[in-house]
Amino acid sequence: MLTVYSEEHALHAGGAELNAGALVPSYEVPSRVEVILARVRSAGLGPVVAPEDHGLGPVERVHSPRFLEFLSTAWEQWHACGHREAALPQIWPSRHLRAVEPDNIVGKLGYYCFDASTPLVAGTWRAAYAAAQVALSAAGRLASQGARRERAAFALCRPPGHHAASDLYGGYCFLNNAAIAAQALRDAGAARVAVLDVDYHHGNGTQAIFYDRSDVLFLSLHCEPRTEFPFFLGYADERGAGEGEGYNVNYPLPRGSDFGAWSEALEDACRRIERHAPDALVISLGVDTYKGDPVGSFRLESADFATYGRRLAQLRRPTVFVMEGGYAVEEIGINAVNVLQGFDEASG
Ligand code: Q9C
Ligand code: ZN
Repeated sequence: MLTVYSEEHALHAGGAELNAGALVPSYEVPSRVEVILARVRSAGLGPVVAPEDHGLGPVERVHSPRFLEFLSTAWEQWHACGHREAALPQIWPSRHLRAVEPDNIVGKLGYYCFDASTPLVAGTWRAAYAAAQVALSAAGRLASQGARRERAAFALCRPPGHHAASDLYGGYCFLNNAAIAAQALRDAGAARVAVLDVDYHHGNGTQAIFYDRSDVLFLSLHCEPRTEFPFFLGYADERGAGEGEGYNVNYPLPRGSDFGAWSEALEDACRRIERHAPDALVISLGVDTYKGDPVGSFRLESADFATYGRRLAQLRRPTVFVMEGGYAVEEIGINAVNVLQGFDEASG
């Protein structure tokens, strides 16, 4: 399988997040993708290529102009106030307040960011932009004609994307790489696309982006939001709206779920995808479902990742894997690449 990778991800680093009342170093660190890249190479998964620059056009198909204007200038605004630490919000337009966009950068951070675990630093915009280009380039290889056309491709990107909505960031995510890839596939001629999110957390951003649409089916397997981040979206009764009714499918699973429960939900999701008959499939690939993950609670073993990779291949669709979460850094390479190797094996 082809891997697309950009070293610009490393520009997003050095931030802290609010955890149990204290600021702690970010879990979402540059070494995550370096470990995966090393495993891609040692396992002989396939070639590794740099992304092409598709510009902001395909990013603007998913994110609002004001949001992109904010993200690309937020560090300058923060820095101009004399701040040197990573930017984090500390107040939000919660119930009984007004969702206006203030002028002050502290107010703007609360307006555009939904949590206190997503530090924004000097290099964040460039890294997030590069991540979106990695996803677009991987998707482009599925859509392209002739010898460059791939059956599947791996977008090895960070920062991740699935918690980011059209004008909202958070959950370590700034631009929704998977949604940008899915929309690009639609724009390249795919009539129907499915996005399957296997990260431990609900893909609230992707759900919000496609909620009222029937052309992009969204399915997410994740820990029950009653008990887990992002808490305020990802329930089973969220089934899509208007045209999109029936095209949003959530599989909330109890804390501590093992591969037995998880793969039953996956089986149902695969059947639902088959009914949609998508021209392309986007997998939001988070491996924070691993038993040793410091952020998650699920119990998947490393071998389980290869097992479900094989199941995904049986869907027989052009597939782009977009890297999302996974914080057990030592095992993240084995777990992520196991999915891709399982997929390649069963693709025959
Ligand atoms: N401080 C992704 O997996 N809360 N994002 C962490 C520990 C934020 C996860 C709690 C979790 C975000 C892409
Ligand atoms: Zn996650």
